[in-house]
Amino acid sequence: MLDETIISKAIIETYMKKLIDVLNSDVAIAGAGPSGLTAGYYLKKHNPTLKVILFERKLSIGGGMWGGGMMMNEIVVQEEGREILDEFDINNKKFEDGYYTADSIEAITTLASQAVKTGLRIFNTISVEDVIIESDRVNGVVINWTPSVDTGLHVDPLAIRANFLIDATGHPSEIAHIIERKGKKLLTNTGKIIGEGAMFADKAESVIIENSKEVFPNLWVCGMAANAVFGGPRMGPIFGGMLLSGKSVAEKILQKIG
Ligand code: 48H
Repeated sequence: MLDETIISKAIIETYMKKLIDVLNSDVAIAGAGPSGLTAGYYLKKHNPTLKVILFERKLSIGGGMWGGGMMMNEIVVQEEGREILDEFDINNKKFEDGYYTADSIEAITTLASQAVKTGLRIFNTISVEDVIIESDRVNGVVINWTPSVDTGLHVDPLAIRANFLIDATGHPSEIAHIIERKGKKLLTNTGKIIGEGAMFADKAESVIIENSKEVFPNLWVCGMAANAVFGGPRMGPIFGGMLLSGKSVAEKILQKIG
């Protein structure tokens, strides 16, 4: 005979253990779109001893990749992006020289599955609403349940320490905005968020790698947030840059960790 209270206890105890285990982490990632998931995967793949956590505001991970282009659930990647799809064993087809397509559902589910299997801890329905700043460096994240944030309940958050934080929140580049709102100077040309440019796929996909970098001490950006912060253009539904940007920020942080 199944006991409902044992089911409840199993969930509460196991979840709390998971959360307590990440209170002091090496890297925290905000946002489980394609770039955040890829960053988490490569961090854990190359250094399995790192404690890497990812907080996703929504119930589902995947960000803007589910919908492909205008809800047609296919994504396009270029040659370099295809190499990453191959690494994840995501089926892709050549459309024309230099253009490959993949099913966006397969892409996200496979990416997430492989990232989780490396040991990346993903917590969904949790929003990063603030950061810990000590000695003018980011030292962690301030988190809250998304339903509390969305309904405006006056509920104080909890905090998690992390040596590195990655803003993978997409177009809104939310974490960089949080820092800017505190009057802090960012590591851009102007010291402020520059904002994303109009669509220019070719340029967007090349500058995003350079833009995937530290934007404030210990805060790094990847994916669409990287172009939004450093003034790169948008690229539409070509996703190679998101995957490459996640990989690039992971490699740069791994280099810094040494
Ligand atoms: C926790 C948060 C918070 C928060 C947001 O938008 P995404 O898919 O981001 P990327 O950069 O990996 O991919 C961008 C791509 O989807 C895209 O939009 C492209 C290529 N656009 C080109 C164009 O021209 O339009 O995912 C971001 C994720 C989402 O799941 C959010 O829910 C989540 O971050 N998120 N999670 N705390 N404060 N803010």
